[in-house]
Amino acid sequence: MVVASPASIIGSEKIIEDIELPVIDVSIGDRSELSNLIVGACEKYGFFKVINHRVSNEIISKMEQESLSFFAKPFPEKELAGPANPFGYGCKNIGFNGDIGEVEYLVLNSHPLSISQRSKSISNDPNKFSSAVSGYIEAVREVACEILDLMAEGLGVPDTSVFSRLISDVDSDSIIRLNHYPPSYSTNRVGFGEHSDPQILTLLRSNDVGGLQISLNDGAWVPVSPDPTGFCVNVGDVLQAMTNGRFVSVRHRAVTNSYNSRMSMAYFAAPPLDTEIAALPHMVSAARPTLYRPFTWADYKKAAYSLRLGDARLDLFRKQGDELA
Ligand SMILES: O=C(O)CCC(=O)C(=O)O
Repeated sequence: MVVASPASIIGSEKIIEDIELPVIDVSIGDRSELSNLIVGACEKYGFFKVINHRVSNEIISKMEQESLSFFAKPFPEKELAGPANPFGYGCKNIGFNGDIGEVEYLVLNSHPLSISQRSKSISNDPNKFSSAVSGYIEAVREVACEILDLMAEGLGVPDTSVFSRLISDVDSDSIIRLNHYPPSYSTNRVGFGEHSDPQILTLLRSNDVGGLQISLNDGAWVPVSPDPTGFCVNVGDVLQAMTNGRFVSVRHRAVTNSYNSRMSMAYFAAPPLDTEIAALPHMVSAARPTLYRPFTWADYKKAAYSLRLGDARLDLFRKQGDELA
């Protein structure tokens, strides 16, 4: 049995406040400028903020309202959503290997049928819940597909829907996770510990309370200023593998504060389980040999779930020595 260690206090790592993280206005008409900006951000940080996207305020506020109503319920009622195993409600324990944080959360499979079935144990008005969540997922998936197409264009990949096809597939294994961080008795406790997202791409939106931080290569942390009108976009491990390490999957975490509740909603765009993940031929050359052994998304999930949140999970598939030749 793995015993959970108590949620820790963020230590003495370097925090850099004055870096301007990329903010990309996706409404600008020039596709090639847009795709270059996106590629630059994914190479440098694996992270950017998107503004002027096409997800309406109405869709966002319906989703936010449903999340607020769920988290406002008494604990025993939230538990009716079932343990997060992997879908359902969780509190403080994250994953299966002893990670812990000052957070409660609800994880859902993104399929409309699954959402409508689960909504019965989540909401007093299941139809309203289910339509708000499915509407939100459909809208963010469209934005994610558009971003993925722009990435492929910017990378010069001939098949520009090579990434987006994986997440628009009916069998896509995408999920949504709603996180609620109640105000903590002290600031800077770990809300959601350091990790990279295993999937292809994450679109995360929060209310106007800060807490998200991203890690730079040298281990310093950069706080991300909250913007409820935009989305934070994280490159996930699968995209790092498909781009042969050209894009970096960003390590990030969420910290608590003592003054206000924070709520975030993360859409994790993933391929179907049996998809084989390998570097795109366009990303491999004699000077840049394939970095990772091919794996299926099912293999990767299994490996990721067997490790701690902060482990470098993609390293399990990294080629070593002779394999690199
Ligand atoms: O709440 C946040 O800002 C980060 C949450 C997160 O990283 C996750 O749900 O995987």
